[in-house]
Amino acid sequence: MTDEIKKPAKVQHPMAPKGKKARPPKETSAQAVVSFGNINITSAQFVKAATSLKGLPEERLPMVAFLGRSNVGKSSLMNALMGKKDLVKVSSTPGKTREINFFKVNKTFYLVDLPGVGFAKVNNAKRDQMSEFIREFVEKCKDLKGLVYLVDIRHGGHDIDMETVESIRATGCPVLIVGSKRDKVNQSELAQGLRKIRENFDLDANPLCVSSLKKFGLDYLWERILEALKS
Ligand SMILES: Nc1nc2c(ncn2[C@@H]2O[C@H](COP(=O)(O)OP(=O)(O)OP(=O)(O)O)[C@@H](O)[C@H]2O)c(=O)[nH]1
Ligand SMILES: [Mg+2]
Repeated sequence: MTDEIKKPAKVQHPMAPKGKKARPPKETSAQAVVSFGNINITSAQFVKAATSLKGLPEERLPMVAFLGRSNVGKSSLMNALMGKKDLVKVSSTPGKTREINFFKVNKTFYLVDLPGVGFAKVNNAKRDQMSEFIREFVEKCKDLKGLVYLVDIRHGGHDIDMETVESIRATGCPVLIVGSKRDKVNQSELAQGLRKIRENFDLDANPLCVSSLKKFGLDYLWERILEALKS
């Protein structure tokens, strides 16, 4: 791992480091508008699930994707960000998300739920196929404006997290590292987790840490996502 590879391609970017059949669209009702800082979520709908680049949504819109190990809380975070309980499928069984799932928000952009990194219970062939697809998606999807990479704050990052982030940075896609499950740690564990993540991912500052359960850190994360979508 050279220093050159570790550095994100676009350091100035706002996000730089300082399965199954498609379900029918599920839309928010007018009463369900939720606000986070500068954004009001007026609509959020599942658009489609893709298992290859050919399966991307026809309507081209900017997108931000969520990645991280299985069970780290990607789908829960997306639900929390969209003010939803169950728009994105969540499960305590790792490996719940198997396809790339696209959710259209405010009819203007997509939030994208990616399958968990390094999930061991699917057979190796399937896993390799999926990680190949994720790599291809990150490399080739021109509308992908950034990637939120979740790391459990209690662990601070495993080898596979650092390897995955390194390979994403090498594609030039901006990555924002975010600690998840903030509610599971006390203050000293939080400080320790933040330090570990900062060191493991070569960050200039402590990462943002969120809790989907307690709705912590969501305003600030939305701010970063909106900045990325505008770039
Ligand atoms: N305490 C707590 N639990 C959480 C939080 N976020 C997610 N969880 C729990 O963690 C488990 C996994 O959450 P998911 O959102 O399905 O995780 P995922 O990363 O999408 O998992 P895969 O789809 O398997 O890759 C579920 O039991 C969630 O309820 C959080 O902020 N706090
Ligand atoms: Mg998931």
